[in-house]
Formats: sequence, structure tokens, C-alpha cells
Amino acid sequence: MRTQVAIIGSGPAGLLLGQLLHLYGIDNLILERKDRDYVLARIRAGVLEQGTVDMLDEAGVADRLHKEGLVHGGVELSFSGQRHRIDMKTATGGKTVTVYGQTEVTRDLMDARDAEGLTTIYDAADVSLHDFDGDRPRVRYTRNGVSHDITCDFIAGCDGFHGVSRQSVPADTLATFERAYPFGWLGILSDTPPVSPELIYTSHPRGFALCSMRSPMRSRYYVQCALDDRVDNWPDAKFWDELKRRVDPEAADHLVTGPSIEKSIAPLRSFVAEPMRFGRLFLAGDAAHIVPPTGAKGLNLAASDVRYLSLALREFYADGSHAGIDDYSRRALARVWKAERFSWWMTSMLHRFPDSDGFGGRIQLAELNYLVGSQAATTAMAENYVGLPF
Ligand code: FAS
Ligand code: PHB
Repeated sequence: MRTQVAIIGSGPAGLLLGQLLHLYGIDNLILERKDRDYVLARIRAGVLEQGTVDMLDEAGVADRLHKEGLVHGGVELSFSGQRHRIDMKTATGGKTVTVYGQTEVTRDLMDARDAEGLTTIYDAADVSLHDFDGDRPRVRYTRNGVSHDITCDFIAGCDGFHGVSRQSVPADTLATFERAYPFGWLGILSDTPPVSPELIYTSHPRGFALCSMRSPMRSRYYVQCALDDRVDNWPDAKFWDELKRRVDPEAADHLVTGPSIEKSIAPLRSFVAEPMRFGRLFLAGDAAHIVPPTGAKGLNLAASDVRYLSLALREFYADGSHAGIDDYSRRALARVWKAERFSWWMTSMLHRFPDSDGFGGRIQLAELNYLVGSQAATTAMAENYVGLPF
């Protein structure tokens, strides 16, 4: 089998790249190790930057997003029992974010790919990458016990943190940078009305909490939990009680509880692999970097990688220029590290660190009070949250 670009992974990065390449007339196929339903069942991100929305518009998959997505001009910070609204729209001259679940983004992209008759090979096992240091890279996989070879011009490793692509790169050509956090997030999805029209990030001595949503009748909540905690330690009643103890009194009074339809624990990590290009192999999205979800950057960084990579490949096929593909890693990493910084800063400010002494707690409180009391600090947070320019 032959294609121009072989994409590994059918998450948001792989699907968005495939859609844009198709629009640019570049032949591509996606290899996905799971099946479609498994990919769609993963509940993850919820907040889209304007730049990501614009890319989904360009990809022609934003109709439902514009119908069902919730446009937010602000976000609230809650600490010391009080809520403070960060007016991002005013601070950034009109920029907003859109609340629309990653699951829906993935579904829209999958539906568009099917409608265009583009190839996604699900249940692709034992994917391996070959000869990407030359100009005739190959990808091998097995399906139903039969081995298949794909020859291509380029390989896009969009297979997430645990994927095969980054692991196929010789270890001595890769530099990695990591910060593991001593806590995780326990997340719950419930068909209940959100406690507030905008997101509420809460810092509390018992730990961080986040009140988010997916629609006017579907809420997404998180509480910080111990790294070794387990979902079955958290019956719904215990989760709701803990959330009520952490959020401000007004939110606690208005919280509508109900049965969880999904409950999971995610570890928090900052991670970057450099560079993001190895000959004819390009890494994009979680395959190259991970951010703690506190800054709502993970999915949005995948989108910006895809923007740079899709434009670089369009340039290559349109006029044979290598400029874009040669500059991809530098350009993508410049934006990745700014998002890593912001996500680390939000995580450090809002979570309770088990080994923190009194000084650390006071510094966090000072950071929060300065943030809500200074227009300059508010603007700095707002411009990062809505998304820095590409
Ligand atoms: P993904 O991991 O989404 O997709 C990679 C795909 O590659 C998967 O479908 C996988 O099955 C496939 N794959 C893996 N190995 C393969 C192989 N060897 N062969 C073929 N296919 C292979 N971000 C936020 O902004 N907010 C959040 O709240 C948030 N919560 C998260 C919770 C969890 C548990 C996780 C893991 C991530 C969360 N993220 C969040 C980040 C998340 O949204 C990612 O940034 C986003 O999924 C990145 O998309 P991709 O790069 O496409 O990677
Ligand atoms: C979510 O709705 O899942 C969500 C929102 C904002 C975050 C993280 C997760 O920072």
C-alpha cells in the first residue's frame, strides 16, 4: 500500500491533520490501534482556544461545534471562600474560549473522514516505523494476523504519550524534559446542570477542584486526589461531598448532584521531547508533549502542532520547499514551551502540594491575590488561557 503521509493515531491530532492534508490535496491514511468506539469513549479535554476553533472551521468540521459549543468570555477563580471572575474577553480585546468536549471534536472529525471516504485502519496492531531517516519511509502493521507494509513520503506520529512513534526514535537523538506532579485528578461526568455558567478553578486547603461542563445539561467536575488513589475508593456520594467541601459556599449551595456516567483518575505530568522531527518522521500532539490539564492546553497544543505541520507539508508538495518542514520543530516547540509554562504555573498556584510548608501555601495565596487584584496579571493569565497567537 502507498500513501503520501502515513498518520499514526486517530486522536484529535491525527484526525485533524488528516482532514487538513486532504483539503490540501495530500493523500494520507491513519493507522489506529484501537477501534472507533474505544477512541470515542475516552473522556478528556473540554476547552477549545479560538485558534483551535478556527482550524476546525477551516477543516470544515465546525457546524455542530458552532451549534452546541458554549462560548465563554470569562473564567472564575475561587479561593479563601470567595469567587473572582477573570474577564478574559475584555482583557484580550474580545477573545473567548469554546467549551466543547474532545469526544465531540473527535466524532466530528471521524464523521467528516468517513464522509470523504478517507482511509482509517482501526485495530492496527504491532505498528512499526522504518527508514524514516531516508526519503522512503515505511510503516508496518498487522491486522487479523496479516502483516501489511505501507510506503510513504512522510510519517506523522500522532499516537499520544504511550505511542510507538517517539519510542522509534534512537534514544541518543531525543532530549526529554519532565516534571511529575505528586497528585492526580479524579474526574466525573454527570447529566446534571452545571453549577455555574462559566468554569470555576478552586484552590482549597483540602485540594484543587474544577467545575466545568459539556452542555447546559452535562457537567464535568474534578477534584485533586492522591497519586495512588483509585476510582473505586470514590463512590459518587463521597465525590459530591468532597467537591462541596472544596468549592465556595455559593457553589456548594447550587451544586446539582446526580449519578456519574464516567469516572476516572488521570495523573498530572509536564513532558516535552525535543526535537519533534527526525528525518521524514514528525511528532505532533501528546506524542511529543504532555501538559497538566490545569491550563486546558493539551488538545489545543495538538491543534497548533497540526497547524504548523499541515502548512509545512502543503508547502513541500506545492513547490518542493523544505523550509516549512525544516522549521517545524523549532516553531512548534516555541509555542509548546509557552503552554508548558502556563500549565505548570496554573498547576503550581492552585494545587495543594503534600510536601508544601506554610511558606509555600502563603506564596500561593499571594499569587492568587495578586492575580485577581492586578490588571496586568489578569491580562497575562487571560491571554494565555484564550491561546497565544500561532
Ligand atoms: P491521543 O492520545 O488523544 O490520541 C493518540 C491516538 O493514538 C489514540 O487513539 C491511540 O489509541 C493511538 N495509538 C497509540 N499508540 C498507537 C500505536 N502504537 N499504533 C496506532 N495507534 C496508536 N487535555 C485538556 O486540554 N484538558 C483535559 O481535561 C484533559 N484531560 C485528559 C485526561 C487524560 C486521561 C489524558 C490521557 C489526557 C487529557 N488531556 C486533556 C490531554 C488530551 O486531551 C490530549 O492533549 C489529546 O488527547 C491529545 O491528542 P493526541 O495528540 O491526538 O493524542
Ligand atoms: C474539562 O472540561 O474537561 C476541562 C476544562 C478545563 C481544564 C481541564 C479540563 O483546565
